[in-house]
Amino acid sequence: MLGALTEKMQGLISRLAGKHKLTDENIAEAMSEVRMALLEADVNYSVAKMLVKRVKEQALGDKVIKSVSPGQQFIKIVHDELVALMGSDEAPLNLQQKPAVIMLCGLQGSGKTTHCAKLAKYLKKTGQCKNPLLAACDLQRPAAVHQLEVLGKQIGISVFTIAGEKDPVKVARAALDIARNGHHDVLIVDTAGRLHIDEDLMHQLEQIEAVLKPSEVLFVANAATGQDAVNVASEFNKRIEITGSILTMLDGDTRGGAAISIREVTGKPLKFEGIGERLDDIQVFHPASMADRILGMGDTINLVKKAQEHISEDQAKQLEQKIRSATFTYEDYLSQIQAVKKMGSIKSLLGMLPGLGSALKSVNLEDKEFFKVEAIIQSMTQGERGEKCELSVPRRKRIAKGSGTSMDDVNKLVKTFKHAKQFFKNMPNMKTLEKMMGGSLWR
Ligand SMILES: Nc1nc2c(ncn2[C@@H]2O[C@H](COP(=O)(O)OP(=O)(O)O)[C@@H](O)[C@H]2O)c(=O)[nH]1
Ligand SMILES: [Mg+2]
Repeated sequence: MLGALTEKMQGLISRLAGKHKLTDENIAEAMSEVRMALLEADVNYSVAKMLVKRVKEQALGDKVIKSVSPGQQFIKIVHDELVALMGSDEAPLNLQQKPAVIMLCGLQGSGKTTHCAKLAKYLKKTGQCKNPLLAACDLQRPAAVHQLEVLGKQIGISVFTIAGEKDPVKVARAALDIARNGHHDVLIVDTAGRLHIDEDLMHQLEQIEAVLKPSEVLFVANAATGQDAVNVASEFNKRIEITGSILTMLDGDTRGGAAISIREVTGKPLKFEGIGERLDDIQVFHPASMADRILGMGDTINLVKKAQEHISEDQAKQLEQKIRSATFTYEDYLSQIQAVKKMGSIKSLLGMLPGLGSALKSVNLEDKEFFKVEAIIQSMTQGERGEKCELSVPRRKRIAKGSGTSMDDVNKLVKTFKHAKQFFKNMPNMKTLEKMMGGSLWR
């Protein structure tokens, strides 16, 4: 994801972490490395300069030099300053007005149309709205209206269009009327984008904005375009005042520059991030989570959120109890696999664990292997799944055949399962784990 920047920061961290003494010289050296890494990641020049200055001021203070672990203290300062730069807290949408109008704008291909649908789905799923309406005001390409209609159908949310209409301002006005009369609590408006900033487009957006008087104007920025995205955001903000941004394509190859600079340059918070092509691939932008990812500290914030979405606290407690008492069965294993499957790919989930991100790069971790296990357990009888009987050779043969796997696969699973049980039995509890990781997991 954030590839090179994270790698550089990790390199610096591992060199500094063990240091028991920091001098003016090695602080200066570390600072110049941070500065280079930021500039290479396409962070806006003055933003990088400001960040380095702030970190330096604090790092040279007595508190760091005299602390027990100055290396770690230094990293904490970098982390905290990154968080502050990106806005400290989550920035929720303003949905007070009824209907609350959200207008998405940005360059062509940045992900506007897709994020109209993602946002509608997300707001409904999280109970922030009940009856959203999407409006197709990108009339530049005929395909754009159709694209929004298709997405709306996929998520079961109505899309307002006027067939044959050429004026997006008229569509916007009519959509607002429909939203008011049809008791829609949120209206999300898709607009046209161009390849570059263009006077006609800006004028059109100004007119649409005047008609809609939106509560939120979100600039959609493709994270892969780095500083360009930030400059464009700043231009949009001058013409149609934006209320925040959505950073998209964060699942792809990005350098991180946009994430770090966009808030500072526009003065408007980053509100959401797009992390894939599926309509569920959207999450609230959390500055601490982004700082964790930049520094290669995993993403426990979003991991916990995802887990909470799919596993209830009761289920989690029950499971922990079973694991600890080693009464964890194949049946439990199966329901775990199924819960994890709903959360996303195994590799992306493991990548969210602190310290595993870079280690996973070279690992050939296939979801296919994982799902083989699912097939094997599904071919077991209830008694076998509950470990009420020994998995004898004839049983194993039958299971392999039934699941379309080999005896080797089944043997491997039985062996891994036994080891896992042993491992979990001796595993430290959450409190010890938190201590090992140097702080609370539940921020
Ligand atoms: N990988 C990835 N692809 C995305 C994301 N958001 C949108 N896309 C894809 O990017 C392409 C352009 O998106 P679209 O919404 O049509 O952009 P628009 O021109 O700004 O409306 C589409 O193929 C989307 O499926 C994202 O967060 N990650
Ligand atoms: Mg579009």
